[in-house]
Amino acid sequence: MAKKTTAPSQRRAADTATIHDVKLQRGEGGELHQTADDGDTPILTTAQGGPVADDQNSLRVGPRGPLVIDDFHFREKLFHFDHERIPERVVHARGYGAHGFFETYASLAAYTKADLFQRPGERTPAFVRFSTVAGNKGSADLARDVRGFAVKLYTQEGNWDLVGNNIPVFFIQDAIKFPDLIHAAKQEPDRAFPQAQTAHDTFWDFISLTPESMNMVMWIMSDRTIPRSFRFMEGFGVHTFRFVNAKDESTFVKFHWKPKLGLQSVAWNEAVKINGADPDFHRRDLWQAIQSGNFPEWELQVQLFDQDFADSFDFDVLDPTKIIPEEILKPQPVGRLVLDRMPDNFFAETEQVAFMTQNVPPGIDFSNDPLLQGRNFSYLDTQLKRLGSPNFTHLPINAPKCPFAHFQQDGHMAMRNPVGRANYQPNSFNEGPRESPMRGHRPYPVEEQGIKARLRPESFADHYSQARQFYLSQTPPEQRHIAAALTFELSKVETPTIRERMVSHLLNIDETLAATVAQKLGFQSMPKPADAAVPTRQDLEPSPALSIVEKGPKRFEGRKLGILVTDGVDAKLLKGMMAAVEKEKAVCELIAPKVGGVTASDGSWVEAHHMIDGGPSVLFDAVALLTSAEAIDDLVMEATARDFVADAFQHCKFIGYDASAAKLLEKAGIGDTLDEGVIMLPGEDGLAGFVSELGKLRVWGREPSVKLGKA
Ligand code: HDE
Repeated sequence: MAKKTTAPSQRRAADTATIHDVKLQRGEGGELHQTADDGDTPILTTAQGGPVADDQNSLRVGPRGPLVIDDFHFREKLFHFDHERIPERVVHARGYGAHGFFETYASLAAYTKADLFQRPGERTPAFVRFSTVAGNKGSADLARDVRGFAVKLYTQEGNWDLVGNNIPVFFIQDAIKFPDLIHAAKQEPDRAFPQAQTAHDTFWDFISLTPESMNMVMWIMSDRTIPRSFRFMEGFGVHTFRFVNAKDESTFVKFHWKPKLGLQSVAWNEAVKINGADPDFHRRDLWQAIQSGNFPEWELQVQLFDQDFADSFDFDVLDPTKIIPEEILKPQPVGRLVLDRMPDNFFAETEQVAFMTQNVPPGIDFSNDPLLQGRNFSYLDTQLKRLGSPNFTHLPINAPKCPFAHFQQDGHMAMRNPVGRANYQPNSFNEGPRESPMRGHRPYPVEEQGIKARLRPESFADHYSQARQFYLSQTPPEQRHIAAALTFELSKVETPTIRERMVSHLLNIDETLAATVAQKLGFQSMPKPADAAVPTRQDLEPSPALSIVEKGPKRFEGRKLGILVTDGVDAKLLKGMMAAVEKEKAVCELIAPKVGGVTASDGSWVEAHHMIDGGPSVLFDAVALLTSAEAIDDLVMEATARDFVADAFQHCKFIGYDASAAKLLEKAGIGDTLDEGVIMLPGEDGLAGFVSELGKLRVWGREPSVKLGKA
C-alpha cells in the first residue's frame, strides 16, 4: 500500500515515458519556441534533414497578414499529415498485434521438412495480430464477431503465415461467395449502419439463403464471439493443410492454438456495457498483460491424418464448414507460442503487417479446400491495395528474417535494389542467386483429374449434422446463450420472412432451440423445416471439447479482481486480499468513490485505479466489496455503486463482501437472493480459499433466476 506521492494520472503516464517540465521561450518576434538547447535533445528537422527554427508559427506577412507559399516546412508538414491514412483492411480492419516466439517441442521430421519443426527447443520469431471481422478500424472491441488469429512465423526458410480465426469452421464453402458474405455482414450500403454487428436484415437474409453457413451460425451465436480476452481464445487454421517430409510423403494436418490460461467469454449484457465503458477492452488487456510481464501463451496442437482416415470420415476434410472432433482425432501438442513484446509503433507493425495464406515454407503445402485456394489468390491483391506498392515486403514487419535474394527491382518505394549488372537468370556473369531444387518449396505431387466445371461436391452437402452436434455439445447455460443470441439478432431483423426462414433452418438443427427462438420472436405458428440437400444424418456423438464451460481453466490465473474500497477500509484485509490474488498470478484493481483513492483504517493512503463511474464491474472477472461502517451509508447512495454490484450479480460473477457491505447488496436489490457465489469474506486467513473459489469464474446456475427477474 503506497503513500500518496503523485496523482494517478501522472503515475500511469510515467509507467511508459519520462515526463519533463516544458519551458517555452519567446523569440525575437514574440513567437513561442520549445527549443532544444540542452545539447542532448535532437534538433527538429524537415523530412529532408534541414533544421527547423520555428515549429509553432507559420510564415506570414506582418502579424495579421496572409501566409506565404514559400513556407516549405509548413507545406511538407501538412502534406504528410494529409496522407497519413491508408485504406483500412476490407475485413478484419480492427486489430491488435504483438511480437513473440514459437518454440518447437520435438522434431516433426517424420511428417514435415519445415525447418522450424526440426530441432527441439528452437525458437522462431513471431508476430500475431488479433482482430474483429466486420467493424471498421475504430469500432469497439466487444462486438459479437469472429476474431482473427493471424500468426506470422519468421522461419529460417521464409515466412509462414497461418492466418486463422478463433472459430474452426467458416460460413461458406467456396471463396467466390466471400464478397457476398462480407457485403451482407458489413453496414448496409444505403444507410451505412449498423457498424460492427450482424444484427440486421442483410446479414440474416444472406445467411438464411446459405444453408452451408449453419454450422458457423451455431458457433457465432455462441459465447465464442464475445471473448473475455485475446489471451483466453483458441485459434484455428480452419482448413486442412499438408505436411510434406523429406521423402516427399504427405500427411494432412489441421492446426489448433490452445490458450494456456484456458477459454473464457463474457456475457452478452456485459459485452454491451464493456463497449461503452472501455471500447479498447481487448487491446488494453493484451497491452497490460505483456507490459507487466504476464506473457500470454498458446500451445500449437495438430490433428494429423492420412488419406485412409479422410476417406473413412463422415465429412469431407476439404469442406471448411466442418471440423474433425477432437474426440475422434486427438490434437498433438507440437510447440508453444509466447507473446512477450508490444510493437514500438502500432502503424508500422500492426497496421502494415501483411498476412498472406500463400506464405508457406518448404514442408507445408495446401489441400484442395476451395476456400483456402481462393484465399491464396486474394491476400496478395489486398496488400497491394492497402500498402500501395509491390515493395510492401521491404517493410521491416513483413521482411523475412532469414537470408533472401531475388531479382525483383524498382516500383514505388523500393528500399532494397539489386546490385551488379545482371538482374536476371540464367546469366553467364555469375551474378545473383540461383534456385535450389533440393531446398526450395516443391508442391506435393498429387495427381489431379476431372472435368472443368463450376461444381459443388456431394460430399459437401450435409449442412446440419455438425451444427446440431455443436449445439448438443454445449452445457445448458451455453445453450441458453445461443438461443438468446439468435433471438437478439433476429429481433433486429425488420423483414418477417427472413426471421421465419432462419427458424426453418433451426428446425433442422434442434427443435427445442427453434421453438424457443420462435416463441421469443412472437411467432404465431412454426414454419416448415428448411429443405435440406441431404437429410441430417443420425445424431453425431456430442463433443465436450466444443464447450467453453467444460474447458474452463478452473483457476483465476491471468484474471482481474475489482475491489471496491471506501475510506476506513480494513487495511489488513485489503493487503491480505491483494497478496492472495497476486499469489494466484492474477491482478487486482481498486475502485474508489473519488478519483485518487481512500484512507484505510490504519490511516495509510490507498491509491485507486478508477473511480466508480470509470471502473464498472463489467471490467472485472470477479469483485470484492471492502468498505467500512462509516462510509457505507454514503456509498449506497451512489447509483454507480449499486450498479457495480447489481451488474456483477446479473453477470453471474463471484462477489466477496465484508460485514458493512451487506447494506450495499440490499440496496442493489440482491440482498434476498444471495447464493454460493456471493461470499461473506472470511478473515485474512481464509482469503486464499476465497481466491481459489474465484477460479470457477462464473456462477452460471444463478442465471435463470436473474433472467426471470427473481433477483
Ligand atoms: Fe480472410 N482476408 N478471407 N479469412 N482473413 C483478409 O487480407 C479472404 C477467411 C483472416 O490480421 C484480407 O490483409 C477471402 C477465412 C484473418 O491482417 C483479405 C476469404 C479465415 C485476416 C481476405 C477469406 C480468414 C483476414 C483483408 C474467403 C480464417 C486478418 C485484409 C475465401 C481461416 C489478417 C487482408 C490480419 C484478412 C480474404 C476467408 C482469416 C481481403 C477471399 C476462412 C485473420 O485478403
